[in-house]
Amino acid sequence: SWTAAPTCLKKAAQIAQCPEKSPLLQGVVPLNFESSLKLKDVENENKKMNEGEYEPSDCTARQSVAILIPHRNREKHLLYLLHHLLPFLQRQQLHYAIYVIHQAGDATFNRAKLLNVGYLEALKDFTWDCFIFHDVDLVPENDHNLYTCGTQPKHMVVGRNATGYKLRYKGYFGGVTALTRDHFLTVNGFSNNYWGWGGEDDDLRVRVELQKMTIFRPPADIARYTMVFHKRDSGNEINMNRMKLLGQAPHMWQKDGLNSCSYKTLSVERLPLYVNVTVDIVPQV
Ligand code: UD2
Ligand code: MN
Repeated sequence: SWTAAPTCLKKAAQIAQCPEKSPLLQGVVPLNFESSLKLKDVENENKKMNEGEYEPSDCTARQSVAILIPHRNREKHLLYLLHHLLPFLQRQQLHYAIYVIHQAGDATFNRAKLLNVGYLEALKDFTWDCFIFHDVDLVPENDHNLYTCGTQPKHMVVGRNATGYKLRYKGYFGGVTALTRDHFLTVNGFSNNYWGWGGEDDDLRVRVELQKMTIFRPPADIARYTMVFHKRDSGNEINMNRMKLLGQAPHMWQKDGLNSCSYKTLSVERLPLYVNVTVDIVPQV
């Protein structure tokens, strides 16, 4: 009937696509890191999020983006990131969801495998167009750094505070990257074999280059991040095997990656601001 709920009419009318450039962008927004910040505060700031997901109410987003955050024992960093990133993504008028992939147990940390799990688990919820692989401690400074995917894999952290906002080295592909669902599938995801700190980001670069894709970087004055200060975590010691693994990447990528990622999901909690996937990733022998 014509007295149907307005939402119904809105759906039927197929609300227009969001503009190519969001009118809500503000450029550089000052960051703050208040040690008193609580999850409840961030929830109250983001009432329009539901079970970790958001979409603009007045236009149809151009991309649907899953943000994947590997995590263990960095609760405060996660709060700081959510506090800044959620309004940032809303200003970009994106349809997005936040997935925190939490490594259970105290075995050596494996960032790359957690991100593979995030990709596989997120696709059970929705056919996301774009995946952002995001360190928990990196906060974007400028909302013109768009959390969307392009025709080539994108490296979003050209510079950060601790390194004078300069690219750490040529080919550096760490911190925050954006790949389409197809890009990531084409490279068979990350290697699952990097336990501890380092190398997994270079391995992904090798995979991307082997597929004749090229890495895109936004302008250096925009792709800037603040990394919350931290020491190396216990349980994430430097991986002494990383150079050897990297050398093997051209032979290994087809059999080590998304297609060989075995894990045990312990829980999936749909919290207001993020989906918390707790997973056991240690291979069972
Ligand atoms: C660099 C890269 C990072 C990764 C890493 C080597 C930048 C900005 N980042 O980060 O992408 O390639 O080197 O592996 O260059 N984590 C936890 N709990 C832990 C350990 C790690 O949650 O106990 C997660 C967390 O999301 C963290 C990320 O793993 O941001 C990378 O670890 P890191 O921050 O200790 O390493 P970092 O800063 O050298
Ligand atoms: Mn870090």
